[in-house]
Amino acid sequence: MSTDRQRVVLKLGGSVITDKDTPETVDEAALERVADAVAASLETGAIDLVLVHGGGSFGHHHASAHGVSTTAGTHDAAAALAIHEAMKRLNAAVLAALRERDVPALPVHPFSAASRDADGETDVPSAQLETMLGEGFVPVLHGDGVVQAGEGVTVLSGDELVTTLARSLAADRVGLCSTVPGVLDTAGEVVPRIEHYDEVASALGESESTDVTGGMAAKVRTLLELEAAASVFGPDDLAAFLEGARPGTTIE
Ligand code: IP8
Repeated sequence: MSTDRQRVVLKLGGSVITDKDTPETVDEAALERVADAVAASLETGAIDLVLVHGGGSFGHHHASAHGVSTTAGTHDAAAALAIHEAMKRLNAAVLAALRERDVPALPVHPFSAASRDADGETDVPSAQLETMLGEGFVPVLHGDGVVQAGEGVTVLSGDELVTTLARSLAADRVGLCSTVPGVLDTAGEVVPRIEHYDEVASALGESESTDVTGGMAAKVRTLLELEAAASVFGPDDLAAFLEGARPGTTIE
């Protein structure tokens, strides 16, 4: 495989591909548009793609119902399984849309492989992902439960997966496809570039829907920690991002 292929880690926000306010509802039209853009981008053969999707109305409602967050865990296996199974249902829907377009997508369920220590450091093994990429597949991961020392099972957000994988897989580019066209300032305009969290702290509020992992503020913080440049953009800009453009907000 040519070495000039770009390695891209892309998160599809849960709010983009689900109706976030109706439990376990896929936004079929949105998912189809996303899958179309992904399929088209792979035809050029210019990128190695790792996909991560968020929880939307699948994971978050279950996590919230059981009082589970990224820091507060459960030792109730049934509760942990309810979160995980919901995320697997959403993952299956994403896989199906991609497979319909002949994207060589394969599921990777973080709950089965990842772990978190008592300090909150998360280990997501990357050897399987490297091998998948080397064999031409598109791994599709998702926010999930994760077993954590001292807490039982907590939530592993898609955003944390993105930052972890961007490092371990040495991604060239990171994308967060969100429901908004970028990080917005207080006037509702897209902030083209963020280098320090303080620049946007006052403009960032909490997500209105049930979201146990926080809204845009948490995303900006985690993306700022990366070496790779990250882009936050809306679904309309997904194709442009995958073609190499930097739509929305660039965070680096
Ligand atoms: O939507 C959280 O992933 P996110 C997934 O990326 C669960 O924050 C299980 C709530």
